[in-house]
Amino acid sequence: MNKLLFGGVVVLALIVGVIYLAMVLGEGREGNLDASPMADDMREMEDDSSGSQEPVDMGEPDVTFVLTGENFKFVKDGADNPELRVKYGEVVRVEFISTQGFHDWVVDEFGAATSKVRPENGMTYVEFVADEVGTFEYYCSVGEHRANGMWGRLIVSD
Ligand SMILES: [Cu+2]
Repeated sequence: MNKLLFGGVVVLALIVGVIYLAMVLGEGREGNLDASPMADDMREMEDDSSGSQEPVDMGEPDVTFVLTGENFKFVKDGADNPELRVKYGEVVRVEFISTQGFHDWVVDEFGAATSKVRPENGMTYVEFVADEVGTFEYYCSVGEHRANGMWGRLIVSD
C-alpha cells in the first residue's frame, strides 16, 4: 500500500512539474510576442544599432543650428537669443557667423566653444554631444558681451 501511495505521489509530482514547465514556457513565448513591448523595443534597438554601424563621429550631427552674432545678441531665423532645444545624446553642431563685431559661441558644461570671429572671418562652428540633461546657458565670452545680454538657453531633454 505504501509503495503504491509513494508511486502515486511521484507520478503526480511529475505531472504537476510538466504542467508548470509548460505554463512557464508558454508565458515566456506569449510575453515575447505581445505582452512585453519593452522586450520588443530593446530588440529593435539592438537591430538598429547592429544594422547601421556608423561610428559616433562628430561629422554626423543630429541637429544643426545656424546662429549669427552681433552687438550684443545671438540671432537665429530672426529670433534674438533663441532657446536651442536638443535631445539627450544628440550630436549638436552650431554654425556661427558674426555679422557685427567680435564674438564666439560657448557652453561651459559641454566644453563647447567656437573660435572668436569677426564678420570677415566667415563661418566657424563647434560640435559636441549633449550628454547631460538640463538647461544650460550659451553665451559670448568676448569682453562684457555676456553681461550685455549676449546669451541664451540650451535645453537638453530626455
Ligand atoms: Cu560677443
